[in-house]
Amino acid sequence: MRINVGNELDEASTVHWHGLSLPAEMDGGPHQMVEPGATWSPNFTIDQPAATLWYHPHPDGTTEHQV
Ligand SMILES: [Cu+2]
Repeated sequence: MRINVGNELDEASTVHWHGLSLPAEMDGGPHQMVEPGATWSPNFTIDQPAATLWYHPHPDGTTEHQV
């Protein structure tokens, strides 16, 4: 799977996933920032049972505001 995460905010952001079993560098998190106007394209193979999965912004210090 490849997901294109485009940051259309006027500030840097990042996302991370919940429930996915995936390589750490594909998980996002507070130190993997996506600058305004940039796109981050994690790609990985999903190899787990069907589940409810979600993602949310996770920038250090502004997670609450962006969520
Ligand atoms: Cu989270």
